Amino acid sequence: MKKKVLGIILGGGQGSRLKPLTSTRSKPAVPIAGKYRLVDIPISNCLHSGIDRIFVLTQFNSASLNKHIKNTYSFGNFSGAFVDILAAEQTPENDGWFQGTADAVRQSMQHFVAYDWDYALILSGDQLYQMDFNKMVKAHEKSKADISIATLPVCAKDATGFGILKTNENEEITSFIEKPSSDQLPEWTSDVTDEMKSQGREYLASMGIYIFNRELLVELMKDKETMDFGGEIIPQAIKTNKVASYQYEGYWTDIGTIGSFFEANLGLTDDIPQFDLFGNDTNVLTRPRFLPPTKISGTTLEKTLIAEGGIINASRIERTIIGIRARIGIGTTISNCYVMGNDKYEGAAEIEEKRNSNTPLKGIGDRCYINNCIIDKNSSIGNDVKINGGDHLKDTETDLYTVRNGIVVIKNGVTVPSGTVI
Ligand code: ADQ
Ligand code: ADP
Repeated sequence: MKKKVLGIILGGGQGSRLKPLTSTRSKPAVPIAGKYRLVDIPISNCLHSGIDRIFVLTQFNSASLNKHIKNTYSFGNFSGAFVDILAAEQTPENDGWFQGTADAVRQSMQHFVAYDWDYALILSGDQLYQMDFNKMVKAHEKSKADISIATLPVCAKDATGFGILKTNENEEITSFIEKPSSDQLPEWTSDVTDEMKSQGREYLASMGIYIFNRELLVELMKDKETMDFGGEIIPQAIKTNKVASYQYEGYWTDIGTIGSFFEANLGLTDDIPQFDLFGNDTNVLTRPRFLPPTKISGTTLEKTLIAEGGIINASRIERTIIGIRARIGIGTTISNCYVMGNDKYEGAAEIEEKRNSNTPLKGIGDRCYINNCIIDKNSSIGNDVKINGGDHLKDTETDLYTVRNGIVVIKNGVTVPSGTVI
């Protein structure tokens, strides 16, 4: 009999590490790669693996997330497939938000048990990777484990940000520590392949991708004290249950901070990116938008991805992602940026009115210079604006922008007056 898998995507806590991108929208709705949203990555991986019953757990439900899921993932009436959002809700037993990843699953358990499944596949919502979960499910069955965790060798610099584990010769996890300090690290090296060793990747990290057998998950979720998978459930479970490691060596990266989100996006502009947007069978699924082709004039383009619906008159764009409906004026130079684009075009009357009152139009004006920057959606950047992000800038927060790790993030919907220098 074919075993049944239920997909559960942890859509995000408060999303504080991705602020200001998550100030007005929930984390799964953050736009990525010019035309997708973060949640499209785990959902696409599930659907390509034949897992078509999926819950997205989120701390708060935004208009943009709802609209996106509703308009994107519709299946035939009789297919039984669905992608549903479960937001933290107040009930007589719970007075508020999910307290952690395990608490999010616990509070939603009543919705899960209503369905027929053998395994729960629990995924993070803020990672960029392409993985065939069928292979992991097969390995899980073969090992007869109660829980399987996808793992990846990482180097010492990254190891302190992850759950680190050790396995025996049967790939069974024998010890686990959530986010060890650097002085604890020497005890946590593992035997890895020569290739991994040569890259200094000697620590086996949990990718935060778990398969749980149904009965065990139901049982574990009865304990109301455990709030997190990495911090509590997994370290406890290895003492009492068989927990297997499913080692993965493909491309996988965290996109939960401004720095990692920025690097993962710009990495897509490489000659041969580690994440392949152009696969026939592994493409990222998203909402069909019926936008016009992008019109480009007078622009030299280097290593740039441009989504649909744009009107671009810049003089040069380099190592940049330009999102949907972007408008960029004459003489502007953009490098190392993620410009998210717009949700709507401005009409002729609106443009006329703005021109008469010297108000910047949506998009980026003329003769601007913009480097090392994320420009959130629906913002209006005037003419002759100079934004030069980099390590020389300290972390700051203003009404118009935030600086994190030298990256300037222009906030959603703001107007940056002509002549501004950042
Ligand atoms: P972290 O990613 O640091 O480590 P966590 O902050 O718990 O762990 O987030 C896991 C996922 O759950 C993220 O996608 C996050 O957005 C989401 N999430 C967090 N709180 C949530 C909530 N209250 N409701 C809904 N979703 C929520 C984890 C593991 C480590 C492992 C790394 C790999 O704990 O052991 O190494 O993932 O990235
Ligand atoms: P996000 O950037 O996450 O989409 P927004 O709050 O800007 O967040 O948009 C929420 C939703 O509302 C989006 O899906 C977008 O399509 C729609 N939307 C935003 N602005 C407008 C607008 N001016 N007119 C019509 N729809 C809009």
